[in-house]
Amino acid sequence: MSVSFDERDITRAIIKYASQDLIDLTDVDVVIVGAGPSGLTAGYYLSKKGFKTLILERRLSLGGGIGGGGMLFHRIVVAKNAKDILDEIGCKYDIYDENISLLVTSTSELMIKLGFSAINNGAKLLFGISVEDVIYRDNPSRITGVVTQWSAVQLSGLHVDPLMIKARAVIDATGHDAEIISIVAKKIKELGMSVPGEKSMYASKGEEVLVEKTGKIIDGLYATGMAVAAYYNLPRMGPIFSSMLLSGKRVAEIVSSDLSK
Ligand code: 48H
Repeated sequence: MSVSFDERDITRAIIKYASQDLIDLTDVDVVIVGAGPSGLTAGYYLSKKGFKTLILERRLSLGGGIGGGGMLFHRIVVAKNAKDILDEIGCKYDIYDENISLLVTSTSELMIKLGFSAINNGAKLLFGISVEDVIYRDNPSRITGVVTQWSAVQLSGLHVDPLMIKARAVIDATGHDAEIISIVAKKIKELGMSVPGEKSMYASKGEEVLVEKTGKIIDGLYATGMAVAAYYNLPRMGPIFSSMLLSGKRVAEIVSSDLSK
């Protein structure tokens, strides 16, 4: 079969559809910053509930810290309390020991199934975009969107002004550095916020309190995953990912309830 296109058609097709997508995504229900385990899980549940959900990821790949496994070994563990989430997304696992509450899964399977599930429900995931600031309104104080830049521009060191996206809720799923909360704490001084960072390892406690503390930071801004640990100085837990999945599910429930008021 002969083909009829030239290089100009390739360019036009990409720019036309990408521009349409980007214009549509300037106003969404929820922006999730970071496509790690907590962000992808939040994206899965929010899009499942029908919210217009955009996940922005600075890298050109998804999964965040899942890919690194435990010290690069390609297996990670998930406590049994997050078994339902693994079942729901069709992620296979082994039972480590009947008397110990740990399931063992593989890094590639978890990251791909989480990403697949979120996208399959309608979440949009864009790579190579970094969130460098938030949009806020005062009186009453509220986060109303994010300020974005191509990651490649950030890496280049060039001064290029950003573009903005409006959102009814922004979720910081940026991991250990809690980047979005840190930006808010640094720039909106009247909020009197600070980000102390996570505490040293105490896996079972870290798993539990992180899910409990997951939720709203200020109006319009929420936290999930290790960003919660950084904001509340909670213990880290190492390569066990149940609290990341449960935190993503919990933040989705909280955001969903707030947006439905
Ligand atoms: C766009 C950004 C930006 C930005 C960062 O690190 P992650 O995997 O985050 P979590 O919280 O979902 O999962 C944490 C887990 O992977 C982990 O590290 C654990 C459990 N550690 C325990 C321990 O003891 O060490 O993913 C965050 C994602 C990454 O893909 C970043 O590239 C991305 O967010 N990101 N994307 N704009 N400003 N900042």
